[in-house]
Amino acid sequence: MEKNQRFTITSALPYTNGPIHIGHLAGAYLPADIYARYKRLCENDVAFICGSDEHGVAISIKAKQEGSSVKSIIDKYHNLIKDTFQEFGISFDNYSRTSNAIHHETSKQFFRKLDQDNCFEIKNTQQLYDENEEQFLADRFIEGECPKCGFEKAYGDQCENCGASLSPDDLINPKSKLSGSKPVLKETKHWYLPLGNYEDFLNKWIIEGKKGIWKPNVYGQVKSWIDQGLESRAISRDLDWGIPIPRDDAKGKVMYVWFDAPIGYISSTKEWAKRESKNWEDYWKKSDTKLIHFIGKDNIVFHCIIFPSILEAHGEFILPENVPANEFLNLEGRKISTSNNWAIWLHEYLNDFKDMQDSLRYTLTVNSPESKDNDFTWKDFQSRNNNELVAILGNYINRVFILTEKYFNNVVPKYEEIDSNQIIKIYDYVSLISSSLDKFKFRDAVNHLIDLARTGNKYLADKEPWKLYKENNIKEVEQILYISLETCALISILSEPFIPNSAKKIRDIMDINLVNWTRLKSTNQIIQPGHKIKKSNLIFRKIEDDEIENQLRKLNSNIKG
Ligand code: B3M
Ligand code: ZN
Repeated sequence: MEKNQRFTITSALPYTNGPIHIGHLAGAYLPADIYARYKRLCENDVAFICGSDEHGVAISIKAKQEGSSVKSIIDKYHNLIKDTFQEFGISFDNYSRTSNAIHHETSKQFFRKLDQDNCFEIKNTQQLYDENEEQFLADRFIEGECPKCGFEKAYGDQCENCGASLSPDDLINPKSKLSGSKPVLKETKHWYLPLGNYEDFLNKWIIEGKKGIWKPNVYGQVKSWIDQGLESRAISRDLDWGIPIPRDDAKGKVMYVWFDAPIGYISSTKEWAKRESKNWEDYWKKSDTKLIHFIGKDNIVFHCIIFPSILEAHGEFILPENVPANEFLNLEGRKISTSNNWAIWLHEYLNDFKDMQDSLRYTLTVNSPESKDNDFTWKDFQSRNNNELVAILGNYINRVFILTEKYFNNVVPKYEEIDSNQIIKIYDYVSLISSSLDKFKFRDAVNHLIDLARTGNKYLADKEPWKLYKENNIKEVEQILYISLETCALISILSEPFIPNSAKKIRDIMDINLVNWTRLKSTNQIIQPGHKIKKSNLIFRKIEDDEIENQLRKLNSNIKG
């Protein structure tokens, strides 16, 4: 449980071409939030950074589809996404957007530095061109079969199915997404990042330096890319939407969205540091800062190969300490698909399950796709909520509060001697949960939390204070209830990173404040005898069958619709 360490924690910048769904939350945002909250609770200096990714072809396509301007699309979805994150308690220190001037300036500074140092190759090449639309086709403007996995709808820059990074001319049977026509070849000039020049650097930094440290799913993917040989990647595009290339001979050309987007982490940090009177360079240039990128597996190549090569080329920046990418979350046994509306949209969940963000946070953590794809089903969501949050965690806490009201009128009882074994047992969970979180093992961490409630429940069941009370053995009852209240107080502190709203509800009933985990010692307890707690109410509610049936009906109607 390190403290006084500086962390820059980032979550992938979501594209503002639509709302966000449970797959986004499970992949790059919820684990990052749990980790950021945990590191703050251990008295570290944390900058938790994100923002909207507002360039790229996907947004231009969306604007075309909705018959509206790019500006109205990015404003609509930037605000919706920002509000959704807020509602789910994703505690960013700053949530910016890449259309901000500070990001344009920062990206242009980066480009100029690399350009002055001759890091780019400039090449005239034949690119795919749509004669009907009079438009070059890149990224999501072009679609075709992935040469690596055969996926029919691979994009010109990446295959979402296998994560392979592609160039448009890699695609088999390419087709224009604008007009559906077969593209022709036309000459154009672009700036390329010669990734091959960074192969030695990447081998030394990752293949040697991160072996056994980075998650196997991440390390393995990076190794296979490096082993296949790293081709030069175009970092400019013939588009009218994006950050103009700052060169006189680059009229009509903008930066490839994956060149500027990761720089968005830096510009968002600058924006935050200015507001908080901090020095942004501490978080991006100091060697004792730990930079952690939270992403989904389809973003590994950009965060482990391309962006680090750009940072290395620039020369003044730190490199990521870790990139604990998650695998994908599926839904009812099928891949989540925004185009087929096979998704659970977070803003719709908030409408349907009022004040139940924590039920989804809990379920997506206990089912986190940490090392392999995992599946979300509505039935499992209902049973996790009802059989774990309500029946184990909620029932335990409620039982202790009811007994405290019944026997001691809501006053924490005094005790003559304390069962120190039980106190040590419950405090063991502090290091169990901390060490799981330090290893990005969120499933284990949240399972330890539920286990703490099980341990408290067992202690009550074994001691049977209700019998002792009838036998007028008050001293025993006092000791048992004190330890049980201390267990509830500990749960209200240790559950903060996972289910912050519910943790706060428990602390409010107990009338205690959040304390840093660095202060949690079995030698000095959280609550004191004589302290008055408030009248309790239920922390969690059951989810009924008809609520789940409604969700399944809605989801299945999407696929037919
Ligand atoms: N905008 C989101 C995605 O690929 C992409 C992440 C950028 S992180 C710098 O889903
Ligand atoms: Zn593929």
